[in-house]
Amino acid sequence: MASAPLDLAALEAIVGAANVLRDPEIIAGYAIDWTRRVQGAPRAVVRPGSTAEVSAVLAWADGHGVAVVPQGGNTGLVGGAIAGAGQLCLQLSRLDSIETVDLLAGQVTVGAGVTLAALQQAARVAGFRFAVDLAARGVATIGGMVATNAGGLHVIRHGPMRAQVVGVEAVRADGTIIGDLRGLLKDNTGYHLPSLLCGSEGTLAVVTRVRVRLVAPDAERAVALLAFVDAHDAVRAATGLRNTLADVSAIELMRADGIALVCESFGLPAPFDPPAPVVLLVEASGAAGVLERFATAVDAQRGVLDAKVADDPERLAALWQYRERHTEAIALLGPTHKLDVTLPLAGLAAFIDQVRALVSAERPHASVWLFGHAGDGNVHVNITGVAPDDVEIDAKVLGLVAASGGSISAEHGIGRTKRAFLHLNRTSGDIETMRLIKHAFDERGTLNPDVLLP
Ligand code: 2HG
Ligand code: ZN
Repeated sequence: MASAPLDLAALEAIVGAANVLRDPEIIAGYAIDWTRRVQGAPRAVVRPGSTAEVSAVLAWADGHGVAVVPQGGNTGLVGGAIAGAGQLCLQLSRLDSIETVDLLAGQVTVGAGVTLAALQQAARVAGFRFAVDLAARGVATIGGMVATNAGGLHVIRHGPMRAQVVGVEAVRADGTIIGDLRGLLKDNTGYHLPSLLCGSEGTLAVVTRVRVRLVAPDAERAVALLAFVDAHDAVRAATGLRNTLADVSAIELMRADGIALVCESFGLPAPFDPPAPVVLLVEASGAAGVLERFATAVDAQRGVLDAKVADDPERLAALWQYRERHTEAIALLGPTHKLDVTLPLAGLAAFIDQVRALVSAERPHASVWLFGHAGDGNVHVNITGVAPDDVEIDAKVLGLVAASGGSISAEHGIGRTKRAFLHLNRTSGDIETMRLIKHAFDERGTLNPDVLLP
């Protein structure tokens, strides 16, 4: 799309002068991806305060040939919310309303800019729980989580965002407002827009409000760190626990090097002495008696070398830190290649060995950090010590993933950093169909034109 000169006065008339940011120093904060691998150069950052303002901004941009990149918390890790040269960054954090929780339906409607933590808190106060959780909860926003179909820690129990969303309001590139927020669980009146918009990465429409289902809170919660000699034993125990214990709500995998890095970076005590090569963090939550049921199920697993268990909120949070602080600890090492992949569970342990061997053969000076959501086959391959633009190493790893029957994006999306690799997972027929859908929603290619589709 041609980059027309921007008449910022027109945008100021829509959102107010204070909500059109153009100072390069201020804009810089919105123009870099969390991984520091993707740097944009937006002409301006526009902060609409209502759906009507989003609609007016989009209609103006679409009519003037200006590309628009929606941005929420900017925690997506694939450069999907970074506006390029001449593009507008449409920052949605002002859409932060949380409506009264509908106690009858067990649902709530929130603005796209509401953070996950704020939604979780509103649900808690009303006696419910929001089923999706992830480490970036304080910053990640609900609109972005819909746009990327975020997964997180409890997918094995509750599914990703797509499974929580019961209604969406969104704005198409030409300004048309679509969707509904009635929250009807049964509604077969044609194409299901919430399903389509979940995971569309801001390419079809800008999500402005979302209605989500809430779940009942669990009476009890317990967490165990389980030590294993290798990933094969760990994955076997992970599936054993998932298949026998209905209370399982998270199964996370870590390796000794990642845990040591987290401990070193944040001054935490080592969880096991001597360190265990592979550690699972397993969370169980449910009706009274969780700890007893959990202990029985763990005892039945082979290969558990040692265990640390917690069931009080403080120690439970302390155990979660070993897993949740991986991203922060790795970021301290410099720009990181983030390859968020899923493998069929039967091939997960072998992949963990193979990908380490592959990276050390191809890039002997690089470090590879492996952690993730072992219960659903999702491993986060983080590579440090390679140039930010070294796409060849990404290609090798993602090639191995595809050859092993896996997905090159488990939960973060394709964004800018993986669009050249989409063909590894999708046929040309699939990609052509996606282009047709994109064209139907966004004829002129205004919305997030540099992500997802090659
Ligand atoms: C997580 O599971 C997030 O903590 C981030 O998906 C993963 O930093 C990463 O690669
Ligand atoms: Zn994750």
